[in-house]
Amino acid sequence: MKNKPDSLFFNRQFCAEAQNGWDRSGLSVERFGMEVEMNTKSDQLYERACKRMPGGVNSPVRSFRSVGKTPFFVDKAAGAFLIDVDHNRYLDYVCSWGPGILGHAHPAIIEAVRRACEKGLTFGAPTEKEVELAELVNECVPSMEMMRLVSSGTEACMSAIRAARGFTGRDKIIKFEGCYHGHSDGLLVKAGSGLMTEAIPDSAGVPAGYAENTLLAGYNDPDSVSRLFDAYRDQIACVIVEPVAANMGVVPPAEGFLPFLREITEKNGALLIFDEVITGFRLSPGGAQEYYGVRPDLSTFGKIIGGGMPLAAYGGRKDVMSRIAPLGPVYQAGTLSGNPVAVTAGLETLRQLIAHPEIYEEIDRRAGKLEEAFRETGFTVNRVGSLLSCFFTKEPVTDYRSALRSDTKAFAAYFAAMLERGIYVAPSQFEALFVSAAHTDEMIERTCRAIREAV
Ligand code: KE4
Repeated sequence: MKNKPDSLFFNRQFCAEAQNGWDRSGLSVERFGMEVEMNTKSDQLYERACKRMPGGVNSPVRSFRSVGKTPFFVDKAAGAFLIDVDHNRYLDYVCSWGPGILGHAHPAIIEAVRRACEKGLTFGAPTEKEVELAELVNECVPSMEMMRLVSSGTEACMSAIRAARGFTGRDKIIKFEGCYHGHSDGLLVKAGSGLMTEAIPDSAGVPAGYAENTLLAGYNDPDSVSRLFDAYRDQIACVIVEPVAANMGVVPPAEGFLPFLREITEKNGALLIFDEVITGFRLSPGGAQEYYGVRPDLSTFGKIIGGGMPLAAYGGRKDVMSRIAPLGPVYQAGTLSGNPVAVTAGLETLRQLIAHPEIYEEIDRRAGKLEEAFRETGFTVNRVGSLLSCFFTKEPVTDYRSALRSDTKAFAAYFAAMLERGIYVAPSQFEALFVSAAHTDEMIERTCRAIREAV
């Protein structure tokens, strides 16, 4: 886009420095024109971190264990780049696991958050911005008639399920193998993301009682869902699904799968919950439910809705959400729910996306170029919009079982080879690659070359 409004360009000076360093590196093993340094400061920090935090990290997928490396520690980020504490620059396709659709440290968001901080960090009382965000989410996602802002996707999914159980008076839920909805007890059953990465089929510490109420179906396997409804018809409160699975790697819904879920839940008095924590505002401002034209009863959002700050949301049908305290008997609360600084980051992010719809066409087109580069390697690629995954298998990947056929050792070698070229993709075969508005055509071209070399 010619003459894009300046606000879309990122922290120019930093990006220029990072870009320049990245360009100088070429695609040799050398890192950004500097002699390849041992990650000395990162290694020292990692050693200290491991003494105080499990695996030295605050979330398992960050540990790089599954790819046999130790993590770099980030110093700062802007646009499409991360810079670690040893001054290594990385072109970032993790985008903080999804929130970074505009790129890091977008000046308009940083400025809005700075101004919000000066007014106080938290009040534990309602603010105008929360009303504005709830109204804007409803404008983008009409099924979100009423909602609650919370602090993480886990909290959003856990609360949505409680709302469904409270509304239907039923206990059982259906989730899909390989889908991940956060780490609340009842959802850590054959979940994706870090559990697949670390090969933890079911988390320890979850009482059998919880798992009993979580029924497992196969993603893209309607018969497995029908069998569960035949067996537990009026005990099933809801079906929760990632409308595009992205925690076993990206697995799109098969033609008719989402409409089937809409129909079978309606027929059996169960609620349909779309977990749009990744797809929300990623595929379009209307999320996957707009993209596929299926209206769920409840939805959850996270990541982009918070613009990188701890903010998520759950909501949907007014008659369901009217059962939430203080209106009804389903309790859900949070000290920092709707935090004014986080809401500011989210509001500004959504406003940027709505003001610049061309972003979606651009990131989809650029992701398509990465898909082509992966496809030329002969391995399987799944892509929906700006979300994609390359699987180290030649077979189609349409569900949990076929995703598990991927060669995770080959993935680890690919991950290391990309990192050596200054390109940071998710350190797990079972995560997605995210393209942001900060990834330019030139960066995409260089990444395509790196993919061909690395794979
Ligand atoms: P959080 O509690 O991590 O904010 O959200 C949980 C969640 C819920 N639903 C979906 C579809 C999700 O993808 C997630 C979290 N995603 C993972 C990575 N795929 C977060 C990264 C991590 O666990 O560190």
